[in-house]
Amino acid sequence: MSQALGNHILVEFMNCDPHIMNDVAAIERDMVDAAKKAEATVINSTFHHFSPYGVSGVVVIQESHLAIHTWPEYGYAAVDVFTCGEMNAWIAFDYLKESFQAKSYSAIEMKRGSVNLLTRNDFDISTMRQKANEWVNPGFYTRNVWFTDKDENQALSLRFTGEVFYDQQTPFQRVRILESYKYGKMLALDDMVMTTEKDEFHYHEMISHPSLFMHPNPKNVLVIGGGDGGTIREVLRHSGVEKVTMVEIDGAVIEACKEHLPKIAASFDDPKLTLLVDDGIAFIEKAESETYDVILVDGSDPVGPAEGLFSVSFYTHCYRALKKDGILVAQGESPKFNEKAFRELNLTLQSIFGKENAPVSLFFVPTYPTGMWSFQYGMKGNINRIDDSKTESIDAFVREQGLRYYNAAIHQSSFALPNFVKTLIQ
Ligand code: SPD
Repeated sequence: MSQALGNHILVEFMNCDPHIMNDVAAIERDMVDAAKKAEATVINSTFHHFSPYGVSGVVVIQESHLAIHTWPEYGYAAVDVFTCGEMNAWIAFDYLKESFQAKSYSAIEMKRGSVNLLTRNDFDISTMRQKANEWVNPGFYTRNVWFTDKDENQALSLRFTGEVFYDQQTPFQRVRILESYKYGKMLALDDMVMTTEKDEFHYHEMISHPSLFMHPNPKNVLVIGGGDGGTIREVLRHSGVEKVTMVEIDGAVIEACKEHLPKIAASFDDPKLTLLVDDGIAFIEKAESETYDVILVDGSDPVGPAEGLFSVSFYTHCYRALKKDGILVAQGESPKFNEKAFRELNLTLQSIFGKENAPVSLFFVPTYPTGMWSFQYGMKGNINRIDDSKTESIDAFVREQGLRYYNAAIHQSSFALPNFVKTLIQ
């Protein structure tokens, strides 16, 4: 066979997993790993996620390149691997076929740069080096990878650095810790943002402190979900709380956050905490009646493992497990992003706790779609929800603990709602 400078394989990967085809971080990792498996020397890589879907990218290797374009809606990837020297491109092909879970594929192989057709020049290589040194990167090219939390019509996107600190598919969900430019590291469950380093305090202060200040003497607290640890960290700031039980279904969330989000997962070693890696729904069904002063339901959105945390049966058991003055606070979704879930949860709580005893508290989380989010309450007893006499103690607590969201004025207006939200839950 005549000599050639390079070898090029053009590959069609078909019927691939569409989620992988839309996962820019996974594709970049797989392409770089494919190059390494084939014993190439990786120089650089750049990958881009397109909105709403699709990924393009290239891995530059000492031996030429690997490039990809994906169409997740067709489960299709167009890949080319160009090599020179001894590198075997088919090793990269085999690796990618497995990684993308391609059920069918085809490929053509071409020799590139046939030496019979080429004439070698003598050129002054020193001029080329000088030119290369003079060249200044105009900085046109920036990494542009976005994590998008969305439904069919709305989305919240965070530009992320491409760093993936943790990525595991557990029996319950896909658990990821990624790094965003604006909000630092973040925990994502499936494709939903759960919490980020820079705005986690909005959520965690607001799920815990209002109810703990509304209750006359909260001692025994149950947290369902909350695997990142932010909620128990806030609850344990209250010296009067004697016992906290936390029931999280997915141990991987706890482990990932302990390792990569230690400021959020800061209180797992507290002696007042009893940590159970278990199903919160099964737990509450078996819980003793009239046991807890406060129950905090720090669940995910009502899809996947958290779906049952929005059911009548679950909240009926929560009601039973609360003491007579007990307060329930549940992650209540958004009246803008998810009106249906927001409204249905409120109707559920009204039906169990009574119409007047199911108030809603709104707060802001920049990294959740629409930014407007809620906690929904169930008040079992006649709690004086907004007690002026607490103002000084709240202010002192806020100062001592260095809180950044909650304060006495927010406490006073805990249940103030815009008119459209009032209408939604009437
Ligand atoms: N769409 C986000 C819903 C919030 C779920 N819980 C967040 C966990 C923070 N501890």
